[in-house]
Amino acid sequence: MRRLLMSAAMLGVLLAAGGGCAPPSGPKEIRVTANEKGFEPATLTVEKGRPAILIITRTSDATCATEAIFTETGRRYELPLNEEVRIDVPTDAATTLHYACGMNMYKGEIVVK
Ligand SMILES: [Cu+2]
Repeated sequence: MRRLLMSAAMLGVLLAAGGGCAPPSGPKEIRVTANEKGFEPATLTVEKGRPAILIITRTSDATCATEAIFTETGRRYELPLNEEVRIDVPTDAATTLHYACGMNMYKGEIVVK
């Protein structure tokens, strides 16, 4: 019974989160698709000081963009096919963050300003 109640509560949270009206103070979500042309859109802009999450979804097996490596942080993220990969974007300083596939062939950038 307790487990059932927990599940109901969690479902409520999920439904509330899926309402599409995140509070203005919440992190800004920006989305990139890794498709047959590479990372699209290749350039995104976020507001300095507002937490941002980059969500990359790889939708194609036709390229080598199966991972994203961030130049500035050195962090590497696997991009499983058709799975959303959520990446915290540091927005404390005005800068441009770059990422690319493992061969530095397909590239994307996030402008913080
Ligand atoms: Cu590559």
